[in-house]
Amino acid sequence: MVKKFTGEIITIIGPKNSGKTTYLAGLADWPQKRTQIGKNSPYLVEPFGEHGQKLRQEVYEKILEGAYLKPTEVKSNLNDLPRYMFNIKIQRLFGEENIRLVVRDYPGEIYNQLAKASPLPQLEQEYMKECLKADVIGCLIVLDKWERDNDITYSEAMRKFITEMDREKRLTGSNPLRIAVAMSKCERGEIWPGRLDPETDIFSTHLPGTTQILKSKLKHNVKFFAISTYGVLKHNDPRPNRKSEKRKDSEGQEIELSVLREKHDWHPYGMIAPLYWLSKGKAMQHGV
Ligand SMILES: Nc1nc2c(ncn2[C@@H]2O[C@H](COP(=O)(O)OP(=O)(O)O)[C@@H](O)[C@H]2O)c(=O)[nH]1
Ligand SMILES: [Mg+2]
Repeated sequence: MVKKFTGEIITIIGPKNSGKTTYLAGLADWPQKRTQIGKNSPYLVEPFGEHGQKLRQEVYEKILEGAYLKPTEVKSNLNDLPRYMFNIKIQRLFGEENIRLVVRDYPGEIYNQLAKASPLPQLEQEYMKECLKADVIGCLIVLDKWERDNDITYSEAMRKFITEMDREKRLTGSNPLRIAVAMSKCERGEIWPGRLDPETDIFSTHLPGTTQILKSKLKHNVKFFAISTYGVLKHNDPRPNRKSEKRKDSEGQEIELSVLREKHDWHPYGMIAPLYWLSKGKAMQHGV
């Protein structure tokens, strides 16, 4: 009999186009396994189940071919949302650590409604309820805009999210939800140096209002991260490993889309640290 995969449940939310699905795809076919053959990578990420395998397939058919992933669709039945299961092994000097995760990838509309609509429409309300259920241990919030004028809408969305947490009794009390807030696409030259101390040099510096709300309400249950699924070309060559173009989205807004530039030099940055925090409740000591 096949043993049922069980793991800690986390959710991922964030604006449309912030890089959530690409991040999960990067985990599903952990590129460091391919590009560091012979070298000693301390991490091994394995996807399980149908959805994880499908996502891994997307890496071969799209990301490694320099093509775009499809946007994540809103489903009217929550059970139709994919559930990605990962087992992450971390090699330590003395022994090995394991993280087993079940990840729910929410479409960007959920976040967008949080930022805009009050009260939340019914479907979004249901998504929120599910995201905050008692058995969900944490939520990864992926944001991709660091320019100051985004601070107001991000603050508004975070304020609403915190209100929902409170309503579902996940803000304080015996079972608070852990939050990891990540700035994605951090290979961008303006914020790449800030990756070393993202709380100070990315969040507090560029998004002070958002950071202040999160810290004051969530206290020690929030941590800040910098991630880049595409990364930079080499350790000593910080050129972004992606090609970008501007396009209009379905609502006529200008967005930037990117594809991987050099598949043989694919080194994602900061992918495991937020998951480690959500799972273990403490910061990861070494590595990215
Ligand atoms: N520059 C850059 N772009 C990225 C990165 N990760 C994803 N993207 C791009 O961001 C866009 C949206 O990605 P997607 O994963 O679909 O976003 P989602 O809507 O949040 O799931 C796509 O064009 C991706 O190629 C990254 O690490 N760096
Ligand atoms: Mg998506």
